[in-house]
Amino acid sequence: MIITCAVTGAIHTPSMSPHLPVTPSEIAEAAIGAAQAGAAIVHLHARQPEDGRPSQDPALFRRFLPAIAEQSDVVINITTGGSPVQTLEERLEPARVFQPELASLNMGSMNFGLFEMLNRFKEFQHDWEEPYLRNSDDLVFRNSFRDIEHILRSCGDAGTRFELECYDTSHLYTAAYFLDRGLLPKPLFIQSVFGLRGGAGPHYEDVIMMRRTADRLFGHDYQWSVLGAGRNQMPIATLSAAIGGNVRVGIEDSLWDGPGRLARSNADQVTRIRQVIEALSLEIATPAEARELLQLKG
Ligand code: KMH
Ligand code: ZN
Repeated sequence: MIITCAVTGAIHTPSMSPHLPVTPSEIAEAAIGAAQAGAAIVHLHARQPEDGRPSQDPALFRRFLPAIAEQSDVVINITTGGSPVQTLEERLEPARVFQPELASLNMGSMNFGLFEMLNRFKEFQHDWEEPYLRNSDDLVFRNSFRDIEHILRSCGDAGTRFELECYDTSHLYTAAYFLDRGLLPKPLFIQSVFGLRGGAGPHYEDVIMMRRTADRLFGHDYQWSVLGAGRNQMPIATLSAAIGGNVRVGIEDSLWDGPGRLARSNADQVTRIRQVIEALSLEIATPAEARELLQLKG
């Protein structure tokens, strides 16, 4: 089973947790720690070191990518989702510059509700945080067919493969459309996302429905992974493990390591799901095994 760890993302803000990696050295340390704990893939965003604001500036990625590659053989996965308030060209730039083995690719436009975060976390250290969360109720995370094709053509030629972020079954059909057009290489890597407001819910029937639809559309030509947002992270990952799927954890997806208990590191969450996987008598994939399963360029 492939464990992906998404170390910082663009949803959470620094005031929500002192353990959210923000600076390049914090992001590098978090990624290396996750790899040591058992993650085969790290999914990476960058943030401005001064205030933690999500940024797709390649210069920031350049400050942590070499350290991660030097100190681990983990598969690097660079986001092209960035944050819903960034332009497509901004979002795409780091994957275009660094041509990683994997990049994320969001398979449809959607509402992306961050507003409940505002209710839970009221004191903010930085000016950008509150408007960022408040405005999300009016925000569409845009990923049109043309946007998706643009990302595919810009990164695919360099041999980058994609973590296909699918927030609902409709996004699987969009993946099938691009597969039919010959724009997506097999095997696909489907990352099914549950529990975000605007996407599929976190009920186990949502998970099963996603899996069955993907099986029907892609047969044996895909690897399936799941992520649950917030408190749904471990239940959804455990369900996936039990039915033969891969898992994604990390502080991008959840701040928590138990009820009301903040995860102190990304490695904490990797360790927790690793224990679940091993308790089920399953084995975690090494980075080399993940490269083989996903047929990455290495
Ligand atoms: N934030 C996640 C729900 C991306 O970076 O492309 C999905 C994600 C998107 O990781
Ligand atoms: Zn991400």
